[in-house]
Amino acid sequence: MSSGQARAEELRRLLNRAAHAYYVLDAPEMEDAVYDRLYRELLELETAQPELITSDSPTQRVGGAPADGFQSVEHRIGLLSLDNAFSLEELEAWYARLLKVLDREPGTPLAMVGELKIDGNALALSYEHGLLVRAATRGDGERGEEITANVRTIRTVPKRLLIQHPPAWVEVRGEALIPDATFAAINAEREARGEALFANPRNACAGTLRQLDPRVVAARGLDFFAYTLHLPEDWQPGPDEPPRPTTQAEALEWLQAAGFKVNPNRQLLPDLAAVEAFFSRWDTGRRQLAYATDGVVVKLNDLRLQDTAGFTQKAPRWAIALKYAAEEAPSKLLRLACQVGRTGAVTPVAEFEPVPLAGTSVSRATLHNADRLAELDLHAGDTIVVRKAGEIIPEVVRVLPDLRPAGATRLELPRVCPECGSGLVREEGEAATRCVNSSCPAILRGALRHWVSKGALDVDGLGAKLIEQLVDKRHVKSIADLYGLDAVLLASLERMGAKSAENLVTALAASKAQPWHRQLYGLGIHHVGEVNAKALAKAFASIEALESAARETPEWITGIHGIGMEIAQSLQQWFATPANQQLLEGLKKVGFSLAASPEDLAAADAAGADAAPPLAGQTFVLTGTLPNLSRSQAQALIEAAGGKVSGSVSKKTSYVVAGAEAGSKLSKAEALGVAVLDEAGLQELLEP
Ligand code: 0OX
Repeated sequence: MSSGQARAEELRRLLNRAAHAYYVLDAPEMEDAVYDRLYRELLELETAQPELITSDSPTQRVGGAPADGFQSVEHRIGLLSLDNAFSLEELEAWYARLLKVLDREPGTPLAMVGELKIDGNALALSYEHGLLVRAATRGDGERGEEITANVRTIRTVPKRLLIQHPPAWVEVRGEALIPDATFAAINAEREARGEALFANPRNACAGTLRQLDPRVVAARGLDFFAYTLHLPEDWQPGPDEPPRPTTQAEALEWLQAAGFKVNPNRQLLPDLAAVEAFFSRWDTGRRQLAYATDGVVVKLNDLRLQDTAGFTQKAPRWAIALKYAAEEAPSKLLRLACQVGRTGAVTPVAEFEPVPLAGTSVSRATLHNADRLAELDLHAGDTIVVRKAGEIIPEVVRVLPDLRPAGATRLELPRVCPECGSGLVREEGEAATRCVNSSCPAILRGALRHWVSKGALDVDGLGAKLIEQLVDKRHVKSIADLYGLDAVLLASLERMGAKSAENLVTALAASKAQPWHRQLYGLGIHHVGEVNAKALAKAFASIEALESAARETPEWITGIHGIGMEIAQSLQQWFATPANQQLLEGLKKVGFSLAASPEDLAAADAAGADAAPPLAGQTFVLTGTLPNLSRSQAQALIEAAGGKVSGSVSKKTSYVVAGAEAGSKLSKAEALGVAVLDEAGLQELLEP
């Protein structure tokens, strides 16, 4: 068997199983983006090697099989599917093909209508003499399930058309949906009752439409947007009635006049440039909508031209769905890498074949820690599902074990530090596995990056690449060594000129005058972020004062508002470590005071003791597992900075802090438009 043949077979098996789970069992087991991508891979394989096409290939049919429980009905007019374009190039190719079928010159502008692509469930509604007589799911496009009783409960589906002299029959197509906030409420209720949660609003909507009891449907708050109208060919409206539509824009007006809800965010688009502008405008605009959309649908406006353009095997040539960049996609794992941070914490990182996600190409994603790695049960060569939503750092959400190569080895964290070879340690109750060798080059690089960062000593011109060279070439073995670097040596390094070397020496010298709280924060003591460093620096005027309190009177430390035992212990441990004592000595030798200067004291006085803490008045909700902080640690940090932590999300919530496996609180936050942060985002807030 050729490798193409084997892959095609594997893809067919997976896609068919996913479609069965989705359509027949009502229990989706694959994300849509994953399905789409695998489907396209199969389509590409089959296009390149048509001999691979088999009759059971999912590319050879439209939609899914009707399920049991509802009557199967034949649609009066088949429901078409839509071709997708995943880039502007694909949109342009579609338009070029369209012009060709219509026998127009390349580049001819044609009027189109742009609609939002609602991510719901397509329905076919049949009206006879103005009355709703039947509603059906899309099914396989030719036959669907008859769900009239359920659809009658949707308030935005008219049971009688608002047309005085309606035609003998009217067929309407549109999208049923559950708004995000309703979805969040449904899932919250299901969670409280211990029932399985719906994966997303569309699945919740599909599940609801197939409820056998219409009373359940009525309680679920479904909505409906109409977008396609079919009328008998010979029908003409009576006087004072809207004219028979000749364009898609008029068809939408007609539907609205007949009592349907038509999505208001539609637009007449005179040419392809207008289509592209419409698409990008809604890429951001859609986040403010109360319901999910996954692209825009572009339709040729003139209904007669639509007729001329006709259909391919399963979709109209006159319409295309231009999809927004997926936030989740599968990829093939290439390597398990490990990153050692400045605290020595080892983070497993998946490196995989690049995939486009939320508008960027992604090839690395965090696996958080050893527990998460074990939970995912990652094996060499696995196909993984990666997520990146907007600003959120990419992460591996799951593995597709069905695609695992035979005999693949299970992946684990190494036992020794990949940077220095010393044994890794995991303390009880800690999520992180750490390298505890204080001279590990990775820890040193991290410590240096932190020392020169904005909130700490804020040294310009000392980026990660330069730090790497300085550590690798052993010019710098501790933070203090930075202050012995001369311009000649710096200028000899890669990508450094004489001028930037001199500037850096000046910037380093100037950094010695940074205030005491910045110096303290720069030391990178576990749990001493900017907020805590400020509080500690205010209470203890020098490193000596802080050290003696940490060793002898920790109650003086815990007595500071917002500073708890965890921080006191962390300080105690830090001072007890010989390498840290050497660091302090070294810093003093090069001229750091590690104490409040008279200006610091004056500034602290001027700021006043009653200045509001940074998170005062803000409410946080924590959900999921954060990579480094436990829930109580996160709560302590928020409270230390004057914020409040609450257990449930409401409109008043300022931020939801979400980690791995975040549940309904995250969906509710998204539904209510509450800002969502990851752990790094929280740390940033804590460090103004
Ligand atoms: C939507 C949507 C879906 C139907 C067959 C040809 C064009 N999900 O919002 N489909 C269509 O139109 C297709 N329009 C829409 N707005």
